[in-house]
Amino acid sequence: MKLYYAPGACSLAVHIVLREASLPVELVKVDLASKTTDDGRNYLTLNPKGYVPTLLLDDGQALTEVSVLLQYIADQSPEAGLLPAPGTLERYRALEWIGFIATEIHKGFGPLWSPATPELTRQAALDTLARRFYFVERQLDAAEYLTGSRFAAPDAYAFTVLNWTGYLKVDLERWPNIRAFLGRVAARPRVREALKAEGLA
Ligand SMILES: N[C@@H](CCC(=O)N[C@@H](CS)C(=O)NCC(=O)O)C(=O)O
Repeated sequence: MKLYYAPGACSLAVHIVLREASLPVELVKVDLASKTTDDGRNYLTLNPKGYVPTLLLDDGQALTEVSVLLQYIADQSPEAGLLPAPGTLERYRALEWIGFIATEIHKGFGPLWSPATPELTRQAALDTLARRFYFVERQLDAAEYLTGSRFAAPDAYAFTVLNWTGYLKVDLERWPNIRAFLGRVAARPRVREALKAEGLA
């Protein structure tokens, strides 16, 4: 498999889960501005949506969307325990987290990345994110990870997007559990490998 990624982008969640699942993968960096890849492709021919991540499967098919890739990888390596078994309520709880992270947190950061975003819009985006962070913070009152005492796929995704607060200078003082969670996940050996491979460590 090949993972097309951009350093520190949401593709990092997929990268982490691949490493946690001990699945062999070749990393290929994408230049999102020019839509070219380090293996010499026009990225749009691989993924016409133009964003990362894309997972190129061994049979040549391209699979996209973080929430789907997390499930695909977890199901390739069930013994890694990255998602509960299909059909169980625990599985739907984990998917509930992945959906929340994708739509409420990942996409909630959108306006903060653009220098063209007006200050009022930026503040409104931060206020909404703060409410979403509060929900995560309360979950982490009782557990080390989002779905309990074990690291799982939703944690890789939450780590990736909550880590953007560092780049965007969003102070996490109000959310000490989130800050501790980020440190806990960053200390995992496979996560450290992923960060190093993306030039982020
Ligand atoms: N719905 C997509 C969103 C992916 C996404 O937002 N990718 C961002 C990086 S985190 C990106 O590549 N943006 C560049 C662009 O849209 O051109 C998914 O879940 O995979």
